[in-house]
Amino acid sequence: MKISSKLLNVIRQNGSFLIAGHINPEGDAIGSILALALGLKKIGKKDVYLLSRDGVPEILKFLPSAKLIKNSPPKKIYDVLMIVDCNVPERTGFKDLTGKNTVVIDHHIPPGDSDSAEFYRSLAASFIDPHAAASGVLIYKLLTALKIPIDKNIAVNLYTAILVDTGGFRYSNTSPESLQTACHLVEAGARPWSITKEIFENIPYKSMKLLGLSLATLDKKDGIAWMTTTADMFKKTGATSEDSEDFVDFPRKVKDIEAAAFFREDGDNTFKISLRSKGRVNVEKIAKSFGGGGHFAAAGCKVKGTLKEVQEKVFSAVRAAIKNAK
Ligand SMILES: [Mn+2]
Repeated sequence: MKISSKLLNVIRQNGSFLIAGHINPEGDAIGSILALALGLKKIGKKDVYLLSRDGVPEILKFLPSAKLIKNSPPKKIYDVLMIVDCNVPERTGFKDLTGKNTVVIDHHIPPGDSDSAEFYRSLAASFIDPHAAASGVLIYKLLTALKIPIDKNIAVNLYTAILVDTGGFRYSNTSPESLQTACHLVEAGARPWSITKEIFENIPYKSMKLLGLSLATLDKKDGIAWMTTTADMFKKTGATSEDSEDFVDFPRKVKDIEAAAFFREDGDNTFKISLRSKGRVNVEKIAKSFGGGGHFAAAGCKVKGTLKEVQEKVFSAVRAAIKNAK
């Protein structure tokens, strides 16, 4: 997908930039906003403010210039507000965030409701490509279009962004484009094993203990495999919800299933549910029916009730989806 000259001009013609990622950020959000900021600084844009409401997760603190990221919005109005790896101001955690010009750079499908239609009309420019594996791919294209040289620090941030969103170059979004971009980033100085160690071989001990307790709940029925982490398990291990971030990957690895679910007790009779598809079932639709969202193969939602009630609701929705996929 081509970058509009509008977007390039908005960047070239302005001096100050507020760059915001989304709440509960992962490698793509953090790596993309950092790479964008480092790139803009290279072409003389000194006034760049990086915003992530939930800061930088522990595991991403190795990223070059991660310390630049702030978790509260600036006082002044910036020339350009850049919303990255999400597509509405609400997702940044600050719904009143503004700039003299607003730009969206994202790889999620934009919402179709009327409220966001107005927001989209107000945009100075956008670069939205739902086919891109990661926002990191889009930032790479943008920096290249602006003729900004990709140095090692930018490369490490962007490689991490793509590595995380493709699950280590394994998910179905691992395309020629994402691999080619990664190739350029390795040439520019990103070292795959050193980044892989930080991202995938760096599990805190308490998180591994939490995984042990949670894995004991693994179960399988009707083409669904699932696993649960209770509030009690968090208490026993001293781990937090951040430690269970990718637990859904474990039921997903089970042979002969169509979908995987991970139930995380959030207290107050509420469960956070992560859903994964093995390729045929659209879990985004299921998550949406519970007020959540995501992608075809990875989605999430929150459901109130006891564990048993919540699981029954979710399983019957997944069973129906499996049946319809046949
Ligand atoms: Mn992303």
